[in-house]
Amino acid sequence: MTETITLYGFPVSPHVRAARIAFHEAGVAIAFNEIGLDHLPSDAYGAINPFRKMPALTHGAVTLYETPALLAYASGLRTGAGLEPTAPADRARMWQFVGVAQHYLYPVGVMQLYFQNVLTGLFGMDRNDAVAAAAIAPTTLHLDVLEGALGDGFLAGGALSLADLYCGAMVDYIGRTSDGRRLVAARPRLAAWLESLRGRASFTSTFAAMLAGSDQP
Ligand SMILES: N[C@@H](CCC(=O)N[C@@H](CS)C(=O)NCC(=O)O)C(=O)O
Repeated sequence: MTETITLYGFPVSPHVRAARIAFHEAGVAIAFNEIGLDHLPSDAYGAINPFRKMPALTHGAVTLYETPALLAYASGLRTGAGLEPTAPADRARMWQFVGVAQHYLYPVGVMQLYFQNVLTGLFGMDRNDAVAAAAIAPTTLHLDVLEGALGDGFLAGGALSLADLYCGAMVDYIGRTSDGRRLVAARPRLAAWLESLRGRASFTSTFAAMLAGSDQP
């Protein structure tokens, strides 16, 4: 297919960033169509994603939404080895951690811990201390699980996969809060994994410019 792959989203969104990271790692060029939350209710966007979440993607006749689908598309378009393990148990473990990113790391570590501690300040909103404090215990468990899974340095199949990229996009934000940084530093495998991911061009090139300098001390 020669048509342009267009990815729609707001660069701060970790789901959007994870999709951009996956296409970068796949070596597949995309056009990034930056949209704000105000674009989601439009008819034009509803025709691409009826659930009105970001990211979404168009590629000729192909329209996709839901981040795991976009990650799988990036991996499938990669020339050479994909970003997915081949052994059944390893592939299953990769999808398991894609689910962990979606259902645990994002709603708690990002939308509670990071949102309250960092994004409220950036967007001029009131910080809810109780929500931020309540996120610490579940985030501790989530990071313990990742630490336990990182025995060989990767979450699945002993090599970089979609699981590392998606969970990495979430843990990167978690580690930009004071509490998150402390929790990551106390887990050596997790700390090394995050440092390595943060050093990749896919991560550095997709870090939203508006977040520069907003990390908690
Ligand atoms: N299940 C969706 C979740 C995506 C999602 O929650 N995106 C957020 C941005 S990080 C969003 O669109 N929020 C806007 C809203 O909820 O109105 C996916 O996998 O893509």
